[in-house]
Amino acid sequence: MGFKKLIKSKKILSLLAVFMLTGTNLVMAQTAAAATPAATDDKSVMWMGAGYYVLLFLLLCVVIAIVGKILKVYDLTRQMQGKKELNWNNLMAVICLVFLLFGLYGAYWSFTVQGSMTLPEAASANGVKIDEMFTVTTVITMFVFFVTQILLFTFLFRYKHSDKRRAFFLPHNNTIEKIWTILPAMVLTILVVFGFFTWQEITNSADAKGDRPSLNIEVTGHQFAWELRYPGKDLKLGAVNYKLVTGDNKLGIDFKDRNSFDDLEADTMYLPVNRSVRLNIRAQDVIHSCYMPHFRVQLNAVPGLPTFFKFTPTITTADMRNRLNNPDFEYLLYCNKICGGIHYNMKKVVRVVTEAEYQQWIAKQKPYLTDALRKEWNMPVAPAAAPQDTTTAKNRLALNN
Ligand SMILES: [Cu+2]
Repeated sequence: MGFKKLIKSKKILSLLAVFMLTGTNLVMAQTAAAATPAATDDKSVMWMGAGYYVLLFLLLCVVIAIVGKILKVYDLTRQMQGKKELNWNNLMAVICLVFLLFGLYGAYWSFTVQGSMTLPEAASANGVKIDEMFTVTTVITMFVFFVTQILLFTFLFRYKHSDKRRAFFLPHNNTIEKIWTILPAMVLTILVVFGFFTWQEITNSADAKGDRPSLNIEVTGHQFAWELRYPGKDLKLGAVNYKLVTGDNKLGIDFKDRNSFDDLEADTMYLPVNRSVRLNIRAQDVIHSCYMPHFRVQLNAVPGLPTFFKFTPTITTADMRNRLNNPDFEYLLYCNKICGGIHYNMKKVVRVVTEAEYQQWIAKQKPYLTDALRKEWNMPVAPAAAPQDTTTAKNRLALNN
């Protein structure tokens, strides 16, 4: 009777396995077929891919369950024949060891495969520091990870249950408690203090002075673009008030503030190399995120909450092109917050140049204060209002022609 039942259950299980295998084959075939016209329907390929892995996982669970059941049946038949029953403790101990080996290989695999997807070389002074912190943190946590995992699973294997010995009873040990509390606390304190000083440098409000003063740039995010504003020769950006936004005054610049008279707008972000830059970040509608991966700069752009990030670019675009052997390389400013349907469009080219190239470029930029704005603000259209910047006045005349 029992044997017949066994055959019956085996039949059902093998039928199930065949069904699952055919299912996966079908999905695989469909994935391959769908992959060829990839350009037409990317989403269906993506979901087919995800569905395939979910199915593969379920199949793995079923296979493990089947192997477990077969072992159980094998154990029962041995018992019925009066033989020694299976040692489940030994089996579990071996499985733990196998799991450890697979896990360690998985960790190694993700380091070699995903490790190559890390950020490219840091092109700013603060970026080098952030990378150092990242490396130190990774080395410490990986050391702890490997030591604890190896100890955990080898202990499970080495000290599996045995009828021949009794377990050692260890209810409490103050020395061990002290070690595993104080040691991590010390390591974490060192990491946090490291991070605190680096962050303080980035958000330090005192600007560099002297012959190379800090450069103030304003970047404003809106759905779906970044707007750039550079100061004129006074190196000061004029005040902003969102209530002043109009068709001509899209950033809402307050022209009661004289500092705004010589402000410039730009399409590309030019940065002079080795000069401290203070990036003033604003948003006009939803939360965006100002992200420049090469400079390790990332800060949210929040409406009503101006923030800033300070950094010093250290490698010019030309240098980076040489290093990467890629003549088309550009630094980029992205939006790193999914802020709406055309979020992917929020990208701006950033060019790091020498001080001389920067001065040449800035002299050619358009003033923000156009004649239309002068009319709006009842200001004289003649450039008399901004006598400190003759270059922009010349450009304005050239533009009017
Ligand atoms: Cu955005």
